[in-house]
Amino acid sequence: MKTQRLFFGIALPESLQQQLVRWRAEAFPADVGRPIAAANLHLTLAFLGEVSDEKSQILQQQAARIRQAGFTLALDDAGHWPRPGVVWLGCQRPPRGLLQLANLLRSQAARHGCQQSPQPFHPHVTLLRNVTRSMALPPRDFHWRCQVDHFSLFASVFEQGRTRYRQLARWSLDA
Ligand code: 2AM
Repeated sequence: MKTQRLFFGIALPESLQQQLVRWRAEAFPADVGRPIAAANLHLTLAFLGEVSDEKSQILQQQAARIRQAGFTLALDDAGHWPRPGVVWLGCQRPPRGLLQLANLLRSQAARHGCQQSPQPFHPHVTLLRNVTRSMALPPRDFHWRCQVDHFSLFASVFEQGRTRYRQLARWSLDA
């Protein structure tokens, strides 16, 4: 049976991806961790894992029925999780619409056997991986914002030694 590694997420606008990469280059020494490529900077709403085409179709039909308003994403927080070795950007106060959307997608995924992390959902954009030693974070003197008017289903594709996220489908949020 053919499966793909899938997740629902929010793609960041390209201009914001570029700003984040420029800030990261100034804020972190070059030898800290593995930087995520600009085009891969995103916010995961619900991780699905390896999913068959049949299950993917069902989850896409359910995603298409979601009616929810868009929201503003403010990236004004940062942190380091030493165990997974992740440096991330997030929101001091995640918008209610973001939490509602993620909760809905996560519960739909769980109902179809895609096991969800028992940890509470903590919306974040992973900036660096493999950062396992403790480190001082740069001052939180940033406040990036973007309007979120759609969400997407992505396949995580590993080819030629690199991971890239291919958008399979996208759905609009209400204006
Ligand atoms: P991360 O950035 O916090 O590592 C594609 O791999 C996306 O799915 C990434 O954003 C990653 O989150 C998330 N992801 C990968 N494996 C996961 C897992 N087992 N549980 C939850 N999210 C996961």
